[in-house]
Amino acid sequence: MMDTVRRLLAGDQRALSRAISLLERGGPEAAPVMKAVDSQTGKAYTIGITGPPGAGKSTVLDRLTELLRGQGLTVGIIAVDPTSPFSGGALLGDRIRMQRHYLDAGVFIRSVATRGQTGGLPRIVKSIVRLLDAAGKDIVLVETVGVGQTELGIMGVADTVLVTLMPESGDAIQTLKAGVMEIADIYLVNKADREGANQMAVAIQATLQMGPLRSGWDPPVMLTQGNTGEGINGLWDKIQGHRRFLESTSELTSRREMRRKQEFLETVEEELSRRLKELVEHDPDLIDIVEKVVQKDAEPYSAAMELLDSRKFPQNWLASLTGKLG
Ligand SMILES: Nc1nc2c(ncn2[C@@H]2O[C@H](COP(=O)(O)OP(=O)(O)OP(=O)(O)O)[C@@H](O)[C@H]2O)c(=O)[nH]1
Ligand SMILES: [Mg+2]
Repeated sequence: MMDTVRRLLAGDQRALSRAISLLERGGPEAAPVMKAVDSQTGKAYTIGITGPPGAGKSTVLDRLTELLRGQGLTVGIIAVDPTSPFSGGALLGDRIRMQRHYLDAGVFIRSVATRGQTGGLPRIVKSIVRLLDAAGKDIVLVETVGVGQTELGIMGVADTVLVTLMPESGDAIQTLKAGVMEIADIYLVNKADREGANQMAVAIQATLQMGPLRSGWDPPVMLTQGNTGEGINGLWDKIQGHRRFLESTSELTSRREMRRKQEFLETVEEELSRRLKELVEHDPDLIDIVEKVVQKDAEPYSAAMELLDSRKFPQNWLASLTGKLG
């Protein structure tokens, strides 16, 4: 275990993969690793990119990675794949079009499945970002496809959030009004070679002006072309500008503090729910209550409240949930 930690801190990609797999398995096993690397985190800068399917997020990240590598910076990439709760498997294994970076030891790429979780970015992404940070990656890039809550969740991992749209995302302005606006630090209108790109950029700008004033940072709207790399240098300049802004205020610190708090609370929630599911499957008394609910001998809402509120919530269940027994 400590060998994994030592090699991870030295930047070894295999050790990094192993640590991520431990995290994915859940439970207490990953804890000593996370604890041992924590003091070595805080140096990486995290950039999130979100937006509708096919907008060019991966293509843009690929170009950005090329630019960063050219400057000698190391890069970690996390692609969050929505998976069908029914098939369970990765629906879109091909989301990341970055094959040319796979052979580069300065780039680490990992995809994470959402496993049909409703809303939110999987908590594990926050933990993986910290591992990449500890492993010495200078820049961590996180790609999420913009579907509802996942989009908002990106705020919970990224220092700078890029929202990518393309001329074809006709209803994009609607989407902006529906709440994406608060999350974007920089807008990209990608596929600038397509008709309507300029109009879209103007429309976004106009929508932003009607929205609430943001203190100190006006999200710029950038035109990019992922397939040719046009606009990527300008994008990197803006990202650095945003970073300087965050660093000049207390905002970078407060975003990161909030993220640690969230990671802690989400882990507690996730782990409790995992243990509860285990209990429901194995504890005869709980199986009995569930059966009563199913058979309409008990009503689901009140049965849940009664279970939790009454002294009948047995000590041994509490002990199982907190890991003191079984
Ligand atoms: N014409 C044009 N095509 C582009 C541009 N950028 C990306 N593409 C193409 O658009 C398609 C989708 O690009 P991706 O980078 O996979 O898009 P994505 O947003 O990552 O897609 P998902 O991960 O599936 O949501 C690919 O065929 C790209 O080659 C661009 O600037 N102009
Ligand atoms: Mg993609």
